[in-house]
Amino acid sequence: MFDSLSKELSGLINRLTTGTSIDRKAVEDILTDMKKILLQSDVDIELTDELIARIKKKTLDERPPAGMTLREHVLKTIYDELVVLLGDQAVGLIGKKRIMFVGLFGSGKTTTIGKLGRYLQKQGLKPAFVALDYHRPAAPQQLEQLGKQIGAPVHINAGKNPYDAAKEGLQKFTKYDTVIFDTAGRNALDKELADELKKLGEIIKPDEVLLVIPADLGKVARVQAEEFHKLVGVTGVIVSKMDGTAKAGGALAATSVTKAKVKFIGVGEKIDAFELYDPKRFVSRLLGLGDLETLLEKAKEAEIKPEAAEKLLEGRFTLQDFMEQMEAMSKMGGLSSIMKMIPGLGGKIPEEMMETQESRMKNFKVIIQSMTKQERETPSLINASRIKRIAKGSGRTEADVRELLNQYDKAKKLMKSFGGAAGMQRGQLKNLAKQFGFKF
Ligand SMILES: Nc1nc2c(ncn2[C@@H]2O[C@H](COP(=O)(O)OP(=O)(O)O)[C@@H](O)[C@H]2O)c(=O)[nH]1
Ligand SMILES: [Mg+2]
Repeated sequence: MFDSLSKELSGLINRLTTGTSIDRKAVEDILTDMKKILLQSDVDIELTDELIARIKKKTLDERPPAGMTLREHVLKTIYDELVVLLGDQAVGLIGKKRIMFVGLFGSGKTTTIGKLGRYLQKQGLKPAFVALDYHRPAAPQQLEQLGKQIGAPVHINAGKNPYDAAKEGLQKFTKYDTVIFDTAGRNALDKELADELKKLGEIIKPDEVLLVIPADLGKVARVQAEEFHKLVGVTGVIVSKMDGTAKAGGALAATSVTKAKVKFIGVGEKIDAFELYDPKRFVSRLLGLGDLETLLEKAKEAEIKPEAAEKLLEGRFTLQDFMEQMEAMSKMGGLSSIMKMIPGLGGKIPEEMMETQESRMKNFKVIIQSMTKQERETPSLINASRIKRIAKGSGRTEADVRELLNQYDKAKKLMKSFGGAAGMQRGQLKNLAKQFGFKF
């Protein structure tokens, strides 16, 4: 996610936190590089200049607060200022009954509605969807599919009339907690789209109008957010496709200066690739400080116990845990998104490795299910004859079973080695994180 930006910024932070000594010159160099990184990520030049100037003033012209070294002071200032750049935390969606989605073609509206529906369900709410996009022929079916996938009802108007669809949807779904309306997009915010959205707004009287903006717009996102806001009174923005672009930082910074705040981000095509946008957490992840809070929250959503997440972090696990964790991981959005939330791990594992890993997991599960309880708890017991039996029982080859054992060993070693390396830094990071107001 936001890979290049995160990699570069966490590299910078590494330089700051691990360099032997740090003086004025080192801070200046780091800030020069930081400016380059932000510009590459399409953050507006004016915003970038102001940000760098503020950090310089605070770190080079003012003394660090008592008890803080220059290093810590610089890190904290960078963190604070990035949080300001990337926006305030928005209020969530509590109690919103009617949500209208708006945005241009292909921005990710329909996909995001599916994600939001799932998100609401996880909070114990019952969402329903109404298709208002009759402009693109397959659009209602796309929404219908998503509804099926998460078990939410979808209303489609037989006459393909968006206004009728909106009225019918309102009548039909009075018993649902939240009704989400999927409007049509266009290539640009032209008069036709403007008229349609206005008219729909009058019928629906939404509590919330969410604008979906793809992250690859970069700083142009600002103009789009302002235009939509003027027209339909956007109450929140969702920045989609954060996973696929180097411009994500630019898009977030650009929207943060508009009236409409970013409420959620979309980080992939899958239905769970969706997060509440919290600039503090986001920045700590960008800087490679890890995001234990989000990790534990996701673990809660996926119904795995915090102890299990801790075990995973520390590399203590049996094959039974391995299997449960594989299942939980896929619920939490896959191995790669989890790795990025662990302090000191962000970006250290190649993406291809993650992908093969994820596809193998399914196979592994079947194999583990053919093992005895004892074997799962103490994998070292598994000798050649047991391998034979397990292979037979699971309908896989012996080579498959060996591969699983191999992978398990590797994963364990990998986590341990990272645990050690990151562990040394972890104490330091925890201290700093505490100063930033994180709870552990
Ligand atoms: N990688 C990625 N793709 C996304 C994301 N959100 C949407 N998409 C893709 O963007 C394309 C357009 O999405 P769609 O929901 O149909 O856009 P709409 O025209 O605004 O309704 C689809 O191929 C989606 O799978 C995201 O967060 N990440
Ligand atoms: Mg759509």
